[in-house]
Amino acid sequence: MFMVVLSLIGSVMLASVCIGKLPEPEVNIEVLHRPFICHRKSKYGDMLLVHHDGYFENGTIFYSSRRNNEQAMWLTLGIREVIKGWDLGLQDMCAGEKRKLVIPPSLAYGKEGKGKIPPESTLTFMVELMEIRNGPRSHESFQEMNLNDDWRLSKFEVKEYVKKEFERYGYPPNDTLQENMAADIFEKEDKNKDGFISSREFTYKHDEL
Ligand SMILES: [Ca+2]
Ligand SMILES: [Ca+2]
Repeated sequence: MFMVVLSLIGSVMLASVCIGKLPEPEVNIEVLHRPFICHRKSKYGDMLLVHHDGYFENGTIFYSSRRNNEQAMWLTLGIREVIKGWDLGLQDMCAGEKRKLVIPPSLAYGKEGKGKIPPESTLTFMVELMEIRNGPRSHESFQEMNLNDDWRLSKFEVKEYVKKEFERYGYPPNDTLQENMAADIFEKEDKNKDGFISSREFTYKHDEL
């Protein structure tokens, strides 16, 4: 009798586990190579330069940036510029690191598929991160632009930043153009029109991840 009760409890527990939430789909990440020197790791908002090869589950290759002799690709991490599996799988990576990502369909091209990718495809990517740069919307860029500690950008600060960018890229100074660019940035970014760009207005939101 005792055993029966025990096994009954067991099967009830098992049933409740099965009925419970389905596990969240995950990206399977395997680090194939990590460089000895790693100055910084990739995070949301960074710009990443990557080479990649893409494979179907049966091992057929469907894309290779190197074999196609193409340039490595720049992407901004965490803003769904690429498939969700990449946004998740390319975090905390060092420049020079190589990873194998196995991405379920729900984090890739899903039920519909896309182009060469059939519906419900699990995809494998061999990715090499070539370079990391601060994204235009990164926390670091904001701090660089914010000359005092008030956590918001004034028109003056934005204009100073535009001026510095001109110098950095070796363009001759052009006051009118710089003024217009700063005004354009404000037009787009000062969402609540209070005359300042707050850090919240400036940085990307990652709510969907
Ligand atoms: Ca400021
Ligand atoms: Ca504002």
